[in-house]
Amino acid sequence: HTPVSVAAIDLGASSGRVMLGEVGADRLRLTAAARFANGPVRRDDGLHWDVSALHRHAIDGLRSAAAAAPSALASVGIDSWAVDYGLLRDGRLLDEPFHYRDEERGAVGPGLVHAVVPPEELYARNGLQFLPFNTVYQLAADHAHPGADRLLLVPDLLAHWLTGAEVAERTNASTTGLLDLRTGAWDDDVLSRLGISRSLLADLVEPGTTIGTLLPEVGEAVGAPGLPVVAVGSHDTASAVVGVPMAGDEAAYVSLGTWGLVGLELTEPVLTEEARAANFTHEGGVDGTIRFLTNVMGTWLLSETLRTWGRDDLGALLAAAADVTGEVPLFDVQDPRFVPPGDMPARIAAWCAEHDVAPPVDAASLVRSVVESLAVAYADALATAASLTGRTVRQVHVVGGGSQNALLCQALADRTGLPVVAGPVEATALGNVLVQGRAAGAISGGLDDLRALIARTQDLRRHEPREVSVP
Ligand code: LFR
Repeated sequence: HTPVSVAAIDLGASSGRVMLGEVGADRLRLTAAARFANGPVRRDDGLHWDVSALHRHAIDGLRSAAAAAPSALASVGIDSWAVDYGLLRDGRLLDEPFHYRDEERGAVGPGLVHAVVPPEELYARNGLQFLPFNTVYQLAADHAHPGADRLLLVPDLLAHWLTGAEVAERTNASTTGLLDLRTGAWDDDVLSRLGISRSLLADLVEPGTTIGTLLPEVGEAVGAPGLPVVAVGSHDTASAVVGVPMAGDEAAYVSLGTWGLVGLELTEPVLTEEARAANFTHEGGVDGTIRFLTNVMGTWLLSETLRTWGRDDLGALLAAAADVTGEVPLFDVQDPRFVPPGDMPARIAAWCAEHDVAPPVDAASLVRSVVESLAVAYADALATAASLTGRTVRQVHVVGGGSQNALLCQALADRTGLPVVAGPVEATALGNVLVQGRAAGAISGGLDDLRALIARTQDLRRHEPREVSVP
């Protein structure tokens, strides 16, 4: 077990990074090789991602990581947000992928699919919560590209550009709606009923397997010829959950980035009508685990609010929000009006007006209102997860960028009455690095062992619930 250096390309919906990771039996260190912004790009035909820019940032970051590594990189792993994909023909991308927050596609796709496969049946087959942008719905809305012969989810598309290989990494494939939860294979029956050619989808690979090695020109460009690209939990949430330093089945997590992904890790599905009605999903995790969670609004509400205000001082706003003593409105963060990009303060004010609630009076109270409303939604989702599974939750882990929001973590502790362990901030990159480290033989064991290494090496902060009365 000699420590190794690996690179993690981690693309979030709001920001991306390339991390240099060092991993060994008692060693787990991350250094940022590159950080860059990401977000929706509006075009005439809707919201897109600028994947070409992400590709360039990934290459630049990889070059920096390779140069900074204390020993030659053992591998690189890629993860990103889920569901979105590029369509290719003869190995070439036809168009920049659509963004899952595109409203029009989201309004069209579900009806087309449900007319053929009813939602109850879909849930029984794929176990996914209903999100109008699940790949299966987006594909139905995609009449534009009849010429496509291959679909690659975003991390698989990056891996294709780096290696030439075309694969479908399993954890992310589980978010398409086209994977059969019962067999673990692409659902041929649903595919044929929806008129989707099976050959559009690539062969599934498991986290930990080698996808390929860098194409000669890429290897030369980054100064790491022949570098293996290893599949990790390529769905960012799969990697984030690897990075949750939890132990035992009384721990729950909130993976808090653009979204707040709230739930539990299971080994057996809970495919009940109650789970479907509560919109709890069964996404595929690393090592065959199940991410039983629901998508709740995340830091998107805050980042879009700051964007609207033309501000970038979240820290100062949160400090001011912490000092707010008066009542702030609690609004429904799950209202669909908050999904598309736009003026969140105006939408919150409109929600309050429609519900006869006094709106926030200033910036600080608006931010406090968002924080408290998010905490309420997470506390509710945690209670639902516990009741759907019959589990008792005694500790909540908050990981991801949002774990730095101490006001929110404390509000969650207060509203759940449970201790909240905040961190690591870079849980996703750590989960990515750990799966590579294990594949390289630098560490061994199951998820428990990987998580114990995180708990031993990373900064975590504990928020005890306070005896306060909350509305
Ligand atoms: C989080 C995430 C969620 C997924 C959403 C859309 O970044 O991957 O898990 O539901 O983005 O892809």
